[in-house]
Amino acid sequence: MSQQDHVEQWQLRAAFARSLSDMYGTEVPAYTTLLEVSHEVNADVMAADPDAAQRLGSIDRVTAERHGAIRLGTPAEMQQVARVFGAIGMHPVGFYDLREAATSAVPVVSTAFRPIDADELAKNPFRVFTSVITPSDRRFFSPDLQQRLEAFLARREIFPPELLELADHAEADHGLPREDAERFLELATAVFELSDEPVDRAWYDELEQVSAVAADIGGVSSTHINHLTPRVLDIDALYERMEARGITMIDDIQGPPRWEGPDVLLRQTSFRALAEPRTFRMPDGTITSDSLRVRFGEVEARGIALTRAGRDIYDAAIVEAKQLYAERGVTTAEGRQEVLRELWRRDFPTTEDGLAERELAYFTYARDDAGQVVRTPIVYEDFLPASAAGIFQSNLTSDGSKDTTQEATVLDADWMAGALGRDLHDPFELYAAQQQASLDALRP
Ligand code: OOG
Ligand code: NI
Repeated sequence: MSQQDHVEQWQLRAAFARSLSDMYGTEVPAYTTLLEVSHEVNADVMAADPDAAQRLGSIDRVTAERHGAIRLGTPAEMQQVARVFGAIGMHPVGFYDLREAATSAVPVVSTAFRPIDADELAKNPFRVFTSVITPSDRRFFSPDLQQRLEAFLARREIFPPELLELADHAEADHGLPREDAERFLELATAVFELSDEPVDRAWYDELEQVSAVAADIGGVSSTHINHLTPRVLDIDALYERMEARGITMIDDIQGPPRWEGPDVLLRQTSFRALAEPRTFRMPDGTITSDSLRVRFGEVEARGIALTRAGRDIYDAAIVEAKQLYAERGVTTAEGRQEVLRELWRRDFPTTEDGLAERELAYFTYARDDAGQVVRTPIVYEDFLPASAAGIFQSNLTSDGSKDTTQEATVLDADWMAGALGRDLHDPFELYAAQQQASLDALRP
């Protein structure tokens, strides 16, 4: 087979990201606006200072960069999606417990599928935040509802066998022949389209009483991409321009504040889920039209990956900020940014040198042509539980109900690895290994 007839995994991944983006743009027009504004903002930041703009990745990477989010129903579906993502070089990294992080009822635990090698990330960093519902958690589901929900989920087929077979070939052969690649992309994209099958109104409403997320996952017999997030170089500028275009954004930019020091981790914001027309099957068998708000738009700015020590400072600052909002009666987004800035100035160094000296962030090291060692920050490739909870929450139509007198079911990283039937990578270990490999390569 000639080179041209073999589509490599990274090419499949890039093509899949594009294909999802095209599909989502036709389904959710506000997403297209978000892409346009992101491109404008990135072009402006590039024009102002190309070196600074590309400190955390080439403009080509940043422009192509997206993350998606999907929500699934069972460990079996998680195993199947792991095969589909494995086909395109995306591996499960990290464990997120949104049940704990959210104040409203978000009965899911999550991981993120993404490339794990630096060169694969550079070729295309597509990642998908992937959640699975937790029917065994008594804070949300009674034994009776658990039983009916699991029975409903066991009956549905989300991933067609032909897709899974192609996925296994792609993973084993590190790619696919061109024709198979096209079929794979077509089938994989279709899995994540919004289905027009009528929704069982009574069942959906029963689950929505518990949690809007539960209804979105278990109330229908398919899944869908629920947002696709471009990366921007100036998220504050993006926020203002979206509002100027008449698109209402959620109140806050989640994560670290805008400040004069280095950007770390991840800043995110979103526009609210839009009412989309859907058909429903009513208890008397009639079909009616109504709408659901399940898909939204999100945008993000990425910063430097923090070490565990840096992350501890971050996590403590986020908790302290919440206390300060309450103590000081802060109720505006700008007020919250002020509080965060105050904490950042107290706790974080204002330069990359400072971050490196205190070992708060990860960097790679290489010699330049003159033999000087040059330090480059490692981009944060993962997610933040508190931000994810904020993103989930700001898009729920109702808080649902959570019975906090009940014991939580223990579902942790080991449980997730077992559900996936694959290794679950630890993000800190991946960044540390990348930093160490670059240091090792410096030695003569
Ligand atoms: C996932 C929300 C989390 C992020 O960027 O933090 C997320 C969801 O709504 O299913 O995508
Ligand atoms: Ni997201």
